[in-house]
Amino acid sequence: MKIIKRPLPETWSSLCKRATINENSLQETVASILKEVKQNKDTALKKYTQLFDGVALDAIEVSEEELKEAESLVASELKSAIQLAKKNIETFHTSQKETAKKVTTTNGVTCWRKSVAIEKVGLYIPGGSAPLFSTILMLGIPAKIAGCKEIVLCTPTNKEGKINPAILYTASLVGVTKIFKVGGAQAIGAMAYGTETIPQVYKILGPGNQYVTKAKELVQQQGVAIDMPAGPSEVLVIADETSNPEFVAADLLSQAEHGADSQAVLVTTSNEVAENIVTELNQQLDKLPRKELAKKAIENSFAVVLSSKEACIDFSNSYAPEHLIIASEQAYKYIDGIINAGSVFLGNYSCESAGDYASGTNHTLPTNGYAKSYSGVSLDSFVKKITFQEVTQEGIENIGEAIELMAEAEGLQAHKNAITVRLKEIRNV
Ligand code: HSO
Ligand code: ZN
Repeated sequence: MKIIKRPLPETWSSLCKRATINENSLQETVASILKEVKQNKDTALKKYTQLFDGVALDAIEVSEEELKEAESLVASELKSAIQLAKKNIETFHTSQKETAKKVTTTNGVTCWRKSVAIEKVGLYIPGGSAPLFSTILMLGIPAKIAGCKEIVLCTPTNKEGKINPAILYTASLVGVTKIFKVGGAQAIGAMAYGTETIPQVYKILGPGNQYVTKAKELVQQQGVAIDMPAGPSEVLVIADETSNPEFVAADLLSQAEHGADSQAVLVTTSNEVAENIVTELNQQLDKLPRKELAKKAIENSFAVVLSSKEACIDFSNSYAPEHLIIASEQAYKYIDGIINAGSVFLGNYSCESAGDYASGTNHTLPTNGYAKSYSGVSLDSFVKKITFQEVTQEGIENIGEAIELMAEAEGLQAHKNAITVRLKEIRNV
């Protein structure tokens, strides 16, 4: 990992830029897959599954027997671990419930806002080298707490047409209503438009490769909501003399092993801290089973040494990391300075893995600098907030004339009349 000492502030924005993917023909390819799924529905899904995944699907939906078999294949220790994580994620997300609060803005005028579940949501779980069943907890649990009626899940199968048992077990545990063996852009199209087998949903959430991400972007333009724009996963660690180099190196690598395009950034005020952590990182890296991926990610990553704690926080805010770890015994001192981050881990024992799996916070978070303006997935991601108002006779008397004047000034006579007819009735004229 390269160490950049005291970079000038004018170089920060280029350091904070994420690698851009070469879009080339991505847009066209994905648009044509979506178009075909819209037209030919299940037939198109089977065609693309054969073409891209090399699997001839008989049935698109996972059967009860497959779910039962999966349940028997997951070790009981893993089931208990998943249940422990589920409990913490449930506790934290249940605490995000809001009760409608009625507010009197003027006598006779009452307003309130109520959270109502999105009826149908679609969850996407990528295939690839790591079966991310933990992401099902992160998406399925808040969907269930919110009260979504239809929660469908799409995930690609392996070459034998099978889905990892832990994915199936977790999906049934959290109450996913239907599971489909479809991946890629075609899965996003299926959930956006509906097919003979896959129900149409109103919002699609979950990570995926560049085809999935592009498909989500395109269906969003057609009116289907999505969670957030997605990019490769990333972590930024601010470490000081009170950090533990072994811990910090492990945290940087836990991010790096996600994929060659992941990024791990170390920020510190001390050359010595940076050097110790990089030495430790190189030792740990060599022993990792996914070292080839992690090595590539580390080549894309860097450490920066800055002049002060304030500069470290400023740099982190410019980078706007998906995950921010403050590896310091004084982590609390940094909190007020944090403006842009997806999820923050405070102190030497709060590792990203805790939040990835089981502390209770959500791991579906904004990447690629989107933490400047987006939040991670939460209970809010599965509800709409509907506003209500009740205006009584007294209320119309109190605000009616102001509305009449404003409507008149906007040249909207019918708007004004809606008030005038009521005021006349009230005044008996
Ligand atoms: N760090 C990933 C989530 C994950 N890690 C799942 C392990 N499994 C994105 O926040
Ligand atoms: Zn992770």
